Amino acid sequence: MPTIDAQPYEFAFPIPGTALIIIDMQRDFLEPGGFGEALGNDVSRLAPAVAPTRALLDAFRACGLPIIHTREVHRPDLSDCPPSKRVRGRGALRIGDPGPMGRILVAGEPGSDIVPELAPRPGEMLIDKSGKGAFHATPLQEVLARRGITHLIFAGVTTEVCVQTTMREANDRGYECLLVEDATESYFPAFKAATLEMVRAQGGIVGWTAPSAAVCAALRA
Ligand code: C5J
Repeated sequence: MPTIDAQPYEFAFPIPGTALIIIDMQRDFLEPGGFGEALGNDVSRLAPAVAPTRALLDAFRACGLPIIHTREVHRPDLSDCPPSKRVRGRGALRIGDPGPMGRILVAGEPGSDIVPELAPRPGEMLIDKSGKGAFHATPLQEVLARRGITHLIFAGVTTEVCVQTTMREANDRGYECLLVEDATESYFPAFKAATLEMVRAQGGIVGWTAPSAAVCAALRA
C-alpha cells in the first residue's frame, strides 16, 4: 500500500478505496457578505486553504480517484434549519435572510456555491448537508459504501467546526482519516492549531495530519 509521510506516523492508503473529501469551500464562508462574515468573522483568514486544496484536487483528478464536495445549505423554506441554529450568534444577517450573495446559506443562492477555483466537475460527488457533520441527514455513508471507500483525505473549512465534526463522525464509523494541514483553515488560528493537535494526539486518536505536498507526492509516486 502507498503511504503518506504524516503525523503521528505514516498513513497507508489503498488504491482504490481512498477519496478526497472537501468540506464547505463555499462563497458563504470565504467571501465578504456571506454567513461567515454575518457571524462577525474575518473571512480573509480562510483564503490560504484554496491553493493547497486545488493542488489536492488536481492530484486526485490526475489519479482518477473519487472526490466528494460538501456544502452547508438549507432548503429555501428553511424546513431543515432548526430554529436554534437560525438564532445562534444574534447576527444582523441570519440564515435565510437576503444578503449581497443572495439568501444566506440557502441552496441555489450564489453564496452557497463552491468557490470557482474548486468548483466540482461532472462525475464528482456533491453532498448537501444541513448540519455541521456531513454524515448527519445525508446519504454520505451509503455513497462511500457503494464505492468501497475506506480511507478519507480531508480538506476544507472551517477546521474546528464542519471539518472536525465530519472527521469525528467518519472516525466513529470506521473510516481511516487524514486531515491536510494547509488545505484547511479557521477564522481562529488557535482553533486550527488545536484541532490539528487533538486529531493526531494519543497515537492518532481521531486520525492523521500531513501537508498537501506530502499527499500529492504520495499520489504522484
Ligand atoms: C461553520 C463550517 N463554521 N462549514 N460551518 O458554521 O464550518
